Amino acid sequence: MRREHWRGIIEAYRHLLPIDPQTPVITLFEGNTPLVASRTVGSRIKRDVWFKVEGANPTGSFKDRGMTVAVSRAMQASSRGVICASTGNTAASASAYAARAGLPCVVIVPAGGVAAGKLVQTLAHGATVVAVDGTFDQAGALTRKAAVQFDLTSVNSINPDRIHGQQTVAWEICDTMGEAPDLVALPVGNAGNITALWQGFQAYHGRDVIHRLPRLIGMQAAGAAPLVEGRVIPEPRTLASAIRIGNPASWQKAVDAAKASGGVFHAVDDSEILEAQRLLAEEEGVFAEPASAAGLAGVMRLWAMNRLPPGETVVVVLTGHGLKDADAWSARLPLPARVPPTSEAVAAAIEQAGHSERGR
Ligand code: AN7
Repeated sequence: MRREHWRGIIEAYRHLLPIDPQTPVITLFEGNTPLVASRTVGSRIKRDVWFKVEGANPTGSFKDRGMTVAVSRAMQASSRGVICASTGNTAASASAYAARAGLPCVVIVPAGGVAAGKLVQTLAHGATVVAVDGTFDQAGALTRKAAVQFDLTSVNSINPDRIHGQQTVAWEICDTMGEAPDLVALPVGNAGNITALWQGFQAYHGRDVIHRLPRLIGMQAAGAAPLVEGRVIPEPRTLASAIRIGNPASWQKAVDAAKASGGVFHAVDDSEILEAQRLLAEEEGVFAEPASAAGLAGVMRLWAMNRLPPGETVVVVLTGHGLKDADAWSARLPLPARVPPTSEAVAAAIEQAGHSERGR
């Protein structure tokens, strides 16, 4: 029997998106990502914890949800091409959807500030990559200028179509759970995602699909935490390159979302981010990139600070796949020792790691 297959977020949520019958749908069947119950973290902190695995999107990050809408609408408007500034995931997504549409794509990135996997994706999809000696925030300002100069459509999250599509992560969470969770934790960089989540939950609330609104908790890396410190960070620092952003484009909207929802922003150290990434990979079976793990790191910190009310349902949005930034992980791991190709040597290596042979 042929099963009806998932046709992407535009077909699933067409009635809630700025899409009309004439819009050419540029899709890679993004969305419908797993909502996975925690195996160990939840019982450790005695809360009902779920992971929304956005790394399962076609290009490996949550950006695909907004990109399918932005690129479809750019096509409808007969755009000459798209352009974005990026710490990597927006670039990978924009270049893939532009390739799918047959549109040219330009991305401006901070030189040395993009994880290798993301840069490879972007180049593989044929985008023009400009690496500027500067920060993401500088790349953003240069992108806005180049967009006008070259008559290209900006597909950064200041483009409202990106936010429209990005709301679908909130809708999927509610559709799967049957109600909004109590708390949603996510990493915050340029602040498009938190803006979109809040918009999405509010839209569902307004339509009586859900009957309560979650608190949104935005996590930033300690060296790149403008929303926590309330000031622009000129030279943001963190190993989580995806959220190495010092002056978020959607600053005010993010502040409004956190406040209106009763949530807050928190900063987590790189060491907490790496520990959360390890927990996710080793104990939950989910490989998320460092920026994504910041959401969980923040939940663990809130719990340790006694600021996580008991009995709550917590959804942690894991925004990107761990393979995108293999270096962040492999730098911490010794490569396996090489052994001779004999069964004795293999057995010795397995035993050395703590496994015992049958019957012993
Ligand atoms: C994995 O790709 O800004 O707060 O240029 O890649 O909506 O910006 C990426 C951001 C979280 C932060 N997690 O989301 C870009 C870019 C991952 C990310 C964020 C990003 P926003």
